[in-house]
Amino acid sequence: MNGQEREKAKTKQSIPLWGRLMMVLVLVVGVFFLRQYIYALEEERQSQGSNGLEYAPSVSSDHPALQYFETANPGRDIFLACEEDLTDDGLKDLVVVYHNPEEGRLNWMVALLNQGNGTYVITHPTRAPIENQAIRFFNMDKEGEMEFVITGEKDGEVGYAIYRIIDGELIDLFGEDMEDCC
Ligand SMILES: [Ca+2]
Ligand SMILES: [Ca+2]
Repeated sequence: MNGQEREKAKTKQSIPLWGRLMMVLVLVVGVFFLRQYIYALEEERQSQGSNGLEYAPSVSSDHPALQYFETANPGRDIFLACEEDLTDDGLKDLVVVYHNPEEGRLNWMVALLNQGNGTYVITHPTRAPIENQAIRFFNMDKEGEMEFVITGEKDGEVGYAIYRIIDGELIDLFGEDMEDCC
C-alpha cells in the first residue's frame, strides 16, 4: 500500500453512519426518479402507434441527397428515402428504395454517404422488398454506426433484414425471409 492508497482507505473508513445513510437515501431517490423516467419513456413509445415501432419518414422530394440520387440515376420510381447519420461522422446520409421502370419486378436499395461538400458516395445497389417498404433506424450495439432494419412484402410474404455501412457499402447483417419479399 502506498501513501495515496492508505489515505483513500482512511477516508473510506471515516465516513460516519449518517453519511452512509444519506448515500443510501440519495441512491433510493435516484432509482425512484430513474424508474419514473423510464416509465414515461415507455408510455410515450407505446402511444406512438402500432407495436411502438417508429418507422422513419421519407424526406421531401427536394432533399439535396435525393436530388443528387435522381441526377445520378434519372427516371427511377422512388418508394422511400430516409435520412440518418449511418456512418457516425455527424453528416446525415440517405437510404433510398427505388425501382427502375425498365426492369421487371425488382426493387433496389442504396445508401448515399454524405461527403460534406454537397456530394455523396452511392453504395452498390442491394435488393429491396417489392411492397410496403419501411425503414427503422436504431443503434444495435450502442456505439459507432447506426444500423437499420428494412421490412417489406411481396404478395403477402413479409421479410426483414438489418443493415449497417461497413467499408462504405451496405452490408446485410442478418435477416429473415428477404428472398420471399424482394
Ligand atoms: Ca454520415
Ligand atoms: Ca451501431
